[in-house]
Amino acid sequence: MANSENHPDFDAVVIGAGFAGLGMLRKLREEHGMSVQVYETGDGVGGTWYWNRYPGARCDSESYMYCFSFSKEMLQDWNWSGKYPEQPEILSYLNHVADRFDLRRNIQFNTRVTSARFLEDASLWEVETDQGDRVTSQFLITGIGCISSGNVPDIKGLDSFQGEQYHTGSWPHEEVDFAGKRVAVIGTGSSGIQSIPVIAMQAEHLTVFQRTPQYTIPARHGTIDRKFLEETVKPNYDDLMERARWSTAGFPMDRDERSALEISAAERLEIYEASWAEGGTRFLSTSFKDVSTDRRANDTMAEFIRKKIREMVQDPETAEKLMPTDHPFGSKRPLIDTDYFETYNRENVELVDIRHSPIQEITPRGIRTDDHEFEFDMIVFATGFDAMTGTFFKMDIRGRDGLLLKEKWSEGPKTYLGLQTAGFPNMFMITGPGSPSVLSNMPVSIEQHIDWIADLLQHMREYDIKSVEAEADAEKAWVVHVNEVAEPTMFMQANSWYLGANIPGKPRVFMPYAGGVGTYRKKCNEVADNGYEGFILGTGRRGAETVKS
Ligand code: NA7
Repeated sequence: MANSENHPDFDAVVIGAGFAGLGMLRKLREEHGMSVQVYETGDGVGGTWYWNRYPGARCDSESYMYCFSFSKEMLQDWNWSGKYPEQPEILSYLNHVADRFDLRRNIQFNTRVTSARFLEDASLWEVETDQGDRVTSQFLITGIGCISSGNVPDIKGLDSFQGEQYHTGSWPHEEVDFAGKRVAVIGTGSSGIQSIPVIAMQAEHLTVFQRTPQYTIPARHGTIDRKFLEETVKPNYDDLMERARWSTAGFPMDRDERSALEISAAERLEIYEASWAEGGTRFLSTSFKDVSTDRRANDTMAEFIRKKIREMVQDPETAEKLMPTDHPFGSKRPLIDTDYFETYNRENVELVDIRHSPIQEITPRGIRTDDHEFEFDMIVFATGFDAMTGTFFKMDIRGRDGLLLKEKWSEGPKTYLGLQTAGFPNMFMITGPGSPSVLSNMPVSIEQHIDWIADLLQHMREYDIKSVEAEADAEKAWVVHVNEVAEPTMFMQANSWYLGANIPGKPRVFMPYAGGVGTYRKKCNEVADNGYEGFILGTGRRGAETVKS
């Protein structure tokens, strides 16, 4: 409980100890001298990278850019080993950050926040956990990740299966043994396409249940290019990070500013072949400017990938099943892989197209589709997450007048800048819905929010402002803007988790901000420069005068 009215236990309670929570804790404690309490469900730091331990799990951002930029020393000291960072190494990195900045002393592990209630009279948050904690803080900051609430589909007979079953997003800490087993993987999103080739190499037999065929680009993963790291990256880190901050997706890479349609087919093919050979995120990040907005431009790239799939997959019938034709390239989360399509050339791998023969039920021995019954020793659910809002809804978060966040967002998330939601004063979301978040290299977006929030908190201290809350009108306008920006893009032409389409009954609303990291940063900076335009800055007392700086 609060020590006394308006004297909370902490300046800020932060939920989550992944990139966002760790960075926020360090910033507020080290640079602003604030008292911070972090609550974390896991028994260690890492967030997404603590839970997603499935075989083949790694990040699609190149490792040299998948890190914090606040410490120049750490940028120089830390050495990634792979071109893309693998889960164990990202976890080591985040543990290193926690140790290096002595962060653990303010983190309570094995603790889930169950509720957070805004106490209007005191202008404080009261936070409760499953461990019996009940504390107050002036600020509540969520660092809960965007894709942390695992989605196991509600398939008939789910609990009847007698073999082993796992979800990629809550993978056991102990090694899972696939040897000699008949394994099913349901789902071909990022987690599926990363784990399928690895499981195929170990299992006796692997059956993949695919609902939507995917475009995926070879990652060309390998050990990191040391020369590139030492000669190009490390001496230029400041520039690279600054370019990333003002880029479209949080990478220091330039898009081709031409239209895919303004050059000859031969020249286009040459460019696609070169980026395919280079592989990875660059294939999309450096592509023509209109691939994400013009279906005809997009088709040139999509057709190029389909041709590659036909070349890689030996069995024409399997190749046809793997062919993505119902959505544009990049409309669902872009994927990069290692030997994904080639895996279907293995004798122990089979592909089941459940769009044409849907899963009817899970049986004690396996899976029954419309036209076949399969037997398995293990089922792996790579079926994704209740993204962006699911984790918020697991907590009982109540703002003014007891307003429940889940109710306020029942028709889709409503935020101002993805940072705050009206009716919930002094609550901030790091990479909340309505910000670029999942459409970007996450550490870049996370750090931008951390810095912006910390600046606002500092401003409040200087002017003795006790509460800050998004104005309802500013929020309305931002929601309209987020939709307007998404409307002309390819994102609206697929059933994706960006739109909540993977969760039955979830409102179909495009949740992240598609205007780009740099444009978004500029907007946030302008809001701050204009005296936090669109926010109500107040003394914290109901009906009291608001303060404008
Ligand atoms: P995703 O990308 O949401 O992929 C989930 C996959 O599971 C996808 O292929 C889905 O098909 C499939 N799925 C979901 N529900 C079902 C049901 N009910 N039946 C059959 N198949 C289903 O999750 P990931 O874990 O792979 O990746 C999440 C993010 O983590 C990723 O985008 C990166 O940002 C990192 P669908 O395509 O919906 O038809």
